[in-house]
Amino acid sequence: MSAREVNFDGLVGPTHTYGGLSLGNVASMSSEDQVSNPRDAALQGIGKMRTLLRMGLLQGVLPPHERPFVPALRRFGFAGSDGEVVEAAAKAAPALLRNCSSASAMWTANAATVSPSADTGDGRVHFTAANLAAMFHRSIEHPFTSRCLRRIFEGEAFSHHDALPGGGAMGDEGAANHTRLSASHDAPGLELFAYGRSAFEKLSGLHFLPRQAREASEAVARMHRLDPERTVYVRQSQEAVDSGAFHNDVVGVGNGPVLMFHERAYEDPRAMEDEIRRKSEPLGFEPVFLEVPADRVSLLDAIGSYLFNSQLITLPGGGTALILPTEAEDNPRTKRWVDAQVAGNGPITEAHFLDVKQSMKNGGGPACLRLRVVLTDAEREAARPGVLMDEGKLDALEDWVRTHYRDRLSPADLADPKLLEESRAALDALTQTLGLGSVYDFQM
Ligand code: SUG
Repeated sequence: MSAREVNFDGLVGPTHTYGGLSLGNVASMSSEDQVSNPRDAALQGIGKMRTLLRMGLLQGVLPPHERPFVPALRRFGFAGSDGEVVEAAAKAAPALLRNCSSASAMWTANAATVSPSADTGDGRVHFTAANLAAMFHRSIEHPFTSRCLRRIFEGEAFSHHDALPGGGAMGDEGAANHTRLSASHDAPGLELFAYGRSAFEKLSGLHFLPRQAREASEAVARMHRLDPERTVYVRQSQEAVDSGAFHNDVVGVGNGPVLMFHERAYEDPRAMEDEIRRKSEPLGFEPVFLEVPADRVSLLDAIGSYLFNSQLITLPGGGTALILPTEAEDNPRTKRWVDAQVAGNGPITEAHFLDVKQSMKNGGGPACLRLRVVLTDAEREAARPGVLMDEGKLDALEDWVRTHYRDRLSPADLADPKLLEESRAALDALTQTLGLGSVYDFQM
């Protein structure tokens, strides 16, 4: 049984804006109110998919969510036609409209946690949509995420779980705080869950609050029927969270046997390494720890450049590539570190710097933009084929973006009811291209 990793990238939606919505996400906070370019954002994302496809990787897409999300605005008491709802919300509750218009579902690393069939007790691929409870604008994503995942991965081979209840601090941020270590993608793996706190801990006086609750990670592992002997929980360091590591994938990334992380990413990295070593032994692989020392790359440099928010990928012909944002090339310290890795005898054999600046300005690097789903050949054949990309489909998506997307958008423009119409026209056309059928609320 051969299994391969498919990266499902989120297509950037037509309402991509800089809303300054995410406290604790330094890039989002500092881009607030700037003018965005949804067209460039979407094209940059498609460009990244093309690069990976050409490297021989399997590439999928997940569609944008319907935004502004009128059903949510109605729940807050706005009434009338859909256009009237948007206009009334823009006048009476502009911040609410901003939140209900965010294209944040593009960061599909936060869509769900996925466990491949080689890891689960019942041999099915398990998906749990993330509740994203820590940020209002993201907490409204999971119902549609669940609907989409169920539509794409339908049948006996797949098991879907609704997002966890999300009151208080019971946050679950999905795959951004989860990674899998294994000998290869088709071998059974060790699943590593990073969390920032207990949901029931009384935290105060912190600069930024962690988003992921340990209880949420444990629940996901339980629902996915993971073997506790092949599961590791690790606490993020509060220093990293306070510096802007709102998700662990800002300071760590894993693939195959390799775990690359910043020296200050975790509260107790030595205990984590010991546990991973002990638990990987029966699985027949030796973990490779690539710890980046703070005296070579500071936490601030790591978070500012998104060095760790890169995709670490197994190349079909052998070797491991790092797909980084150009910001990590522009920073001399991170660039030097990457160059040294490629030149040395370590696991990283290639590095590619890609322009995803539109997403980066909201705190989303290459790794945020993709959800990794390891699928056997049979599971891949059972998935809806329209969402699996080839060059022709990427061309069609580019044409679609050029037809439907604006090249300038400020948060104030969200009040324009024409934007709602444009977005719906775009998404309606997209469901046909991707063969998804009617999936959006406005189509039902
Ligand atoms: O949840 N930014 C996202 C970025 C998510 C990045 N994902 C990973 N690290 N996996 C967030 O903070 C900003 C939206 C705005 O400000 O308009 C935003 O939602």
